[in-house]
Amino acid sequence: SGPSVAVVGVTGAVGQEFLSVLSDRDFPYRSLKLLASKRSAGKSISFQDRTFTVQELTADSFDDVDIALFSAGGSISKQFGPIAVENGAIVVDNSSAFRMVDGVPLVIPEVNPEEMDGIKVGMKKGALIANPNCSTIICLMAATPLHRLAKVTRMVVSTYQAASGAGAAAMHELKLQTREVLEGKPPTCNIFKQQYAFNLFSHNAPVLENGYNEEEMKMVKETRKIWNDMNVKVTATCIRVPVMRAHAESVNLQFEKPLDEDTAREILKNAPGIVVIDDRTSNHFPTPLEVSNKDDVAVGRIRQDVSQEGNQGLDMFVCGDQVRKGAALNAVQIAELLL
Ligand code: 11C
Repeated sequence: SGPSVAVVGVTGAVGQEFLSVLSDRDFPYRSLKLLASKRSAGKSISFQDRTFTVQELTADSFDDVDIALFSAGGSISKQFGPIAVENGAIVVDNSSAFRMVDGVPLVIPEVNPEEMDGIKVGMKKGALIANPNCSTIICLMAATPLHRLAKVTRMVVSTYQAASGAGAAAMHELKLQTREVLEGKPPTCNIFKQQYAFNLFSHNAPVLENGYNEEEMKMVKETRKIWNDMNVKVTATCIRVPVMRAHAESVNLQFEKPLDEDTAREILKNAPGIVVIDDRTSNHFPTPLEVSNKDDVAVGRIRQDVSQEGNQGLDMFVCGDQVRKGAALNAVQIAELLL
């Protein structure tokens, strides 16, 4: 029993994680279709004691699909997302293709589940729900509980983003380059066009006319949409660091109302999907390695911003698994809300 589920882009880093999360959470399904490009069609994937054959994604793939989890890049989503919806599927799309489209809910289940009200499996028509960008999800998981109490008026974010955000090939390249550099060989630069191991650089997304890159502007625009607040001021600097699969973010918040750090820490300790790691004595704070393969987003370095008057500013450091809460887990949580 349960819905019939399709995973689009199953051979990618997020596609593979969809399967792990579906299994870890015992997601109920009556059938499961694994879809990918022609190149991967025919491959066998073992999942939950069964062997599945990857099928080529075509316009006919969505007959009898209730929920389609998409993570195969924006152009595949643009091409096949609407076809899936026309066939009656509810698409949960991990790409940026539809996030800013009016009427498409952009959802973090712990933050704005109400955006999906009325969208349910069995409603006899298709729908599209967008999964936010990983950096936005991880940031807002930590910022929203505080925003609810003291209202964020301005947020300044600096990210330290992992290889996984650029896909399985980038993760492979980081390992390969690390080996090559240690062996004194020139590093292979296929994905990023510059040395990644033992280095860091501005995020690889295209730089726009205003000098921000697309990743940074996603944080600005998606935050406004998710918080339904067109006035919140957000600025971001996004950096790629040689870490495998979890993003870190330094987040500075300015509030409308005063909020002291002890209250903030208590709120975060009780917030769903958050773990507070904030031990000043032993200098133990969140790290990407500690949150890798974990569901919870970790928050620490919670402190009053000394540059702001009247307890109206806080700084914090946030880490979250990019592949999991930043992508697959968030999408599967959205799918759970559809049941
Ligand atoms: C990264 N967030 O870490 C990115 C890539 O809009 O889903 C994913 C881009 C997106 O590089």
